[in-house]
Amino acid sequence: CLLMPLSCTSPPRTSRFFSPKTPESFASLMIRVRRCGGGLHDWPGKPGFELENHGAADEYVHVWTRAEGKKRAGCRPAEKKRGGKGMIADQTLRMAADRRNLLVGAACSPHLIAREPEYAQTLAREFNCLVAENCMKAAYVQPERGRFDFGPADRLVAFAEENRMRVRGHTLVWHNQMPEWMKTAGFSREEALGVMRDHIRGVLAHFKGRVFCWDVVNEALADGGGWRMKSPWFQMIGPDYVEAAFRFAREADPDVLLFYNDYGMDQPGSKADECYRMVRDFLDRGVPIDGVGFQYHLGVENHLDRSACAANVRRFRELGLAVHFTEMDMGIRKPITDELRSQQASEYANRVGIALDAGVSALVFWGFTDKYSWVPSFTKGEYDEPLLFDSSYRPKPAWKAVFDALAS
Ligand code: 9MR
Repeated sequence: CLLMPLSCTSPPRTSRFFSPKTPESFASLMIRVRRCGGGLHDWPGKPGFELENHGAADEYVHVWTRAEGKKRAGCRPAEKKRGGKGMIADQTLRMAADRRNLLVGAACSPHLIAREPEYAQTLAREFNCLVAENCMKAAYVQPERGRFDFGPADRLVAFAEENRMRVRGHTLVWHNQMPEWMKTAGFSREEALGVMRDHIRGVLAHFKGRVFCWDVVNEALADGGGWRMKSPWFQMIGPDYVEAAFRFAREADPDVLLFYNDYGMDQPGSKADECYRMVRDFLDRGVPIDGVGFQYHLGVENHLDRSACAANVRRFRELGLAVHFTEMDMGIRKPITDELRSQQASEYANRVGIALDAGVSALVFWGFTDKYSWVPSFTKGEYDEPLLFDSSYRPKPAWKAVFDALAS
């Protein structure tokens, strides 16, 4: 069931499991099967063990128990090695994150999920969380005033549910990707507040219970400090549009987690300080907010000081807020060499280290395959290869580094 759209009614079959390289170093083998229809079943076995009469769409978790008693993920089903479907690899980011009770996610597109099986399979296999790269933004979900279109976003949420992935909502109030009508109608402050409230209500009501958190406001702070005054929301309403959005969101859904999300606060500095002051003020005044998203769009040349960055993030946690890393990618400046790819890998590991040190609960990448990323076009071809899988969906050194950092 993990890799949709496999049928749950596929005929029973038998799988043979591979031995680890040194089977004698393991005392026993456990094969855990999560049945397509629900329920976990454990079978003790030994290398070469055959599991009979399982459904093709069941999911396998194999646990080798070391002689000294330490558990390790181990073998993989024979079908996997032959490229068969319905199985998950035993070593995925998702499994490493699950073991730590962390979310590991990726931004994605429902069109690509429908069009490219390898895209969908990699996403479901490696991540336990997803976020819409674009299709939940205002321009797409309310293209005309009062007419909501949730088609693509619904398909994305259905995919997440079929694959037991959590969904981060992105984003309700942002200066970009607003429909034309929302920013050009010359609304008064009161009208604009009404437009914002209706948008938030419409979207939150639709996704209630299916999206666990929302980036309520995205990128309201300017790079040089203060508010981003060119935002149509700022111009129509004034600086209190940010807190108004959080209040409307809480009214619309008392249960969903509400996040402020921004870039440029990944390292200590004036923008991070500004955000800290803003959210502390919100908490002091009872403006509802549950978390802060740090985007982490940075090039490979930005070496981050692990302890300084962790301290920067930790102070938000100490306010009682959740923190997610929401949009991680790491473009490499061309010409790209293997040395730069391994530098990218160690910088990714460093970011995971920051997250773990600071108590971050979700690590979300802004895409997962270099085949699809906003980075090359945004940087006019200067940067490329920002993600964990190459454009043929092969895991890169960066994937290995993130996996090892999560698994360590
Ligand atoms: O990746 C998104 C890209 O496809 C869109 O064209 C772009 C429009 O501005 O938005 C990109 O996603 C942004 C995200 O929503 C907010 N933080 C910055 C991301 C990269 O620009």
